[in-house]
Amino acid sequence: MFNACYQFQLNGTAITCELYGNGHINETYLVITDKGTWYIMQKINHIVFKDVPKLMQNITSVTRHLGTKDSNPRHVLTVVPTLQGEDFLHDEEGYWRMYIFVTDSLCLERPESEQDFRNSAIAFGNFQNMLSDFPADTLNETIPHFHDTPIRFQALEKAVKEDVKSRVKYALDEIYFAFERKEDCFLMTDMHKVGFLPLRVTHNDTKLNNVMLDAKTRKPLCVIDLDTVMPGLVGNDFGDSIRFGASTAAEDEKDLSRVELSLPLFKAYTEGFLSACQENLTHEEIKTLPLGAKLMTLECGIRFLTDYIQGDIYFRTHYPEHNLVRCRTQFKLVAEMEKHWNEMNKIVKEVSNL
Ligand code: ADP
Ligand code: GN1
Ligand code: MG
Repeated sequence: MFNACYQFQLNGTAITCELYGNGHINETYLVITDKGTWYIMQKINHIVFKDVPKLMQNITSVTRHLGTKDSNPRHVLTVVPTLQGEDFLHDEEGYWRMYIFVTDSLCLERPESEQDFRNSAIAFGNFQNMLSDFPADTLNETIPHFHDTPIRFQALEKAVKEDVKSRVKYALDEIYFAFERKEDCFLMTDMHKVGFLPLRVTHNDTKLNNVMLDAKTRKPLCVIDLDTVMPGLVGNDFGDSIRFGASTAAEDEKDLSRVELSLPLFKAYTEGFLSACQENLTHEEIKTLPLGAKLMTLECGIRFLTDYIQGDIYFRTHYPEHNLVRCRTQFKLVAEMEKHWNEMNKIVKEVSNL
């Protein structure tokens, strides 16, 4: 991959290029040059993102739009061009892109305090606001039906029926858990279909580790991982953050007794998010935020389960049951949300003053 580094317009010559970060999709490298400048280089997952030129077109147009509102490269992800002036490189190994490294920043796998999580919510809420005047119809759909929960459910049904890796027998409880909630999968998409929930330009992958905080002040700096910026429902962005960051344990914790929904973290995120973007949201969108949290968690569990049954073809895994373990934490969280349903709704009602 060193060869790829040399094809970009860097400040100096790359002297290190090492695997970096915890993303499940792309291969990420930290590149440092002899002049001490840091970059992030990524080998784009071409199986997941089938049309790389269109994907990069989205990223450059979104970052250009964000750049007109805030030109600080620590606040907006900045693409580094190739020597030929292109946004990405295509060589015999695959597709590569380079970003300026967001310096003096933190990227957290877990919030270390309620304030960290509130700050990440402000980052995603502001992101939502800054893209509210972006022409949504110019965006390419980088992964069709990405958060179409009924379609994700159908994919699970198909995987179970085909059982290509004979793994269904190891996941019966999880399959049962998902099948019992089939009707839930339709709730948000149906509300959208009847015009109750609008489409907006959303991030669609709002994990805590997709936002950078300032290392000193811990204030929000920059939203990253823009591969899935597409039209979507705001409840999904809120929900995906809750599923990942308001859990008391990691996404792949094996001891389920450690996986709970933290209501203080849920409240902190709600406060941060609504303080940044409530004025642009409809009452219905705000009221359905808890549902967004439950459905994004259910959907993510369904996706991990489907991938486990199909033999781990989508998410990067580190051992054979990794996706099943991830699915279990998600379903435990869904059960937690069902248990705390009234409290979650009360928090959203109180914070939003509706
Ligand atoms: P994936 O799609 O695989 O999740 P990401 O774009 O989220 O890939 O990158 C993986 C990790 O690399 C992030 O979680 C973060 O730690 C780090 N990273 C990505 N872009 C930057 C950047 N511009 N500056 C600093 N760190 C970054
Ligand atoms: C993937 O790329 P990353 O690691 O930020 C996935 C998300 C899942 C998440 C689960 C493009 O996110 O949809 O919610 O893993 N991204 C894609 O951790 O599928
Ligand atoms: Mg990521």
